Amino acid sequence: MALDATTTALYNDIVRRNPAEPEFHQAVSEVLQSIQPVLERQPDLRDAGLLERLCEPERQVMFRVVWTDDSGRTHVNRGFRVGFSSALGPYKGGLRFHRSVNLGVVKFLAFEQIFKNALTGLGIGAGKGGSDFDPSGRSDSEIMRFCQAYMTELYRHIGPQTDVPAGDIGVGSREIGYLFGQYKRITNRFDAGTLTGKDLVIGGSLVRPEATGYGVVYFVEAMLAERGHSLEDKTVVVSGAGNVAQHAIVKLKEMGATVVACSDSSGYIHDSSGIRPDVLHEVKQVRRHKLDGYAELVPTARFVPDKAPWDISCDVVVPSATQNELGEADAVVLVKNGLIAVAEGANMPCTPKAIDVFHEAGIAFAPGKAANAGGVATSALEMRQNASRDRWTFSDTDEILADTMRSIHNACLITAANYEKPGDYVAGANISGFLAVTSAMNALGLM
Ligand code: NDP
Ligand code: 2IT
Repeated sequence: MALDATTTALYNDIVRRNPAEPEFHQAVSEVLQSIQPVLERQPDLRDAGLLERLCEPERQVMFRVVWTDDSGRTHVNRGFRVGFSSALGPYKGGLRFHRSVNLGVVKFLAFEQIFKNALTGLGIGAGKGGSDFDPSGRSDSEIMRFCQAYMTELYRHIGPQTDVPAGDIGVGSREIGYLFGQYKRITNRFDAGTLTGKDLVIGGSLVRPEATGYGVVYFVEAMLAERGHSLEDKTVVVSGAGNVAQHAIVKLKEMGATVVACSDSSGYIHDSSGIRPDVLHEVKQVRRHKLDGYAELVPTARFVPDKAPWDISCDVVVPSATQNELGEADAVVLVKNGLIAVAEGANMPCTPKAIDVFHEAGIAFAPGKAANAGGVATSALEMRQNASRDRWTFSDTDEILADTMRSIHNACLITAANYEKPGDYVAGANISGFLAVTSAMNALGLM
């Protein structure tokens, strides 16, 4: 949808004031387009600089991280933490360790998190952070030293009521453990609710490791049911082979689908008899290898180097690696091959033009801020358990996760229909999140 003149001026100003941050511009542009019908109906939502405030982070921290590798060489990396919005609760969102991380990437992720976290209804604000540190090939002790150096600065900006980081690309429970250990040592407090995604033995929650992947699949289930389909006997292509992808594959299989491909930064594996989650776990999690290692263990699997898996015929795709990994040409091929649904496990993996192709072809398309919200929702459940010093069972927690995903699904559809965009999950997610966060901003007064 085209922007009206006032919103165009606002967007141009955001681009001017945040130069060289294309991912941030992309995320803002999509939300501004989606909320046009809301602004037409409620012009007062432009008052008091509400939109300008919504698009300007409350706080941005950048810092030097110095660490030594196993041979004694010194490395200098850059650390980031952006607190974008605390209108609905403490800043909440993951940390990403990847060489591509820069301020614009962190801002796009933190901006997306505003709407995602609002959709969960669990009283969490939005933040994101990370570093351009590249963890690939690093030893366990190098990872630990890096995490300790990173937390030595970050600790002063976070806390259970202030900002609660978790994992993202390159940050799993091992890294969260080292980060929490350093936080605990510096602050002299076992404040478990300062970080989520912790291992169970230091106050983590059951289901948090599985939550994003399982949550996406619960969302797909609801989306397919809406169209009279189920996951039974569906063919699925997943991208990525990390936390989100691995657990999505487990749940998809459990629901009767066959996942025929997944990928990592080295290429993809294809096996029409279905990817085996146990082997994937062994290769990626235990051995920390690339996917050619999978094909060495499973003779029916074919490893295709340096390519994404979008040319494989399937009913459903779950892109779960990184931003802008699925473009317009990929979308055209997928549609031609009989695709019926897409759910974004990653944040913003489909380009705007790919999303247009899906919408024009009538494909059910779920944006990441709705479909992958199960991870942060379960982080909020971990915060609850930490605050009450309680521990919930797997099945109780999983049930809350499944309910949360169904209610996000329904909220998207109801909101989309209210604004004459039936079946448009992008409009539904952006508008629902926008209405929730702006109501809170108005209640809090000008800040
Ligand atoms: P992981 O680090 O566990 O896995 C990331 C996977 O994506 C790896 O297989 C990695 O390949 C691949 N990958 C990463 N960057 C690239 C790239 N530039 N090109 C190709 N492949 C790439 O991260 P997660 O599974 O946690 O995160 C995946 C996505 O899901 C991200 O977009 C993240 O923001 C999003 N997300 C994560 C949540 C969570 O709870 N963890 C919650 C919600 C969203 P390799 O193994 O070769 O490095
Ligand atoms: O993108 C995301 O929602 C995450 N990386 C998870 C954030 C969290 O705080 O659990």
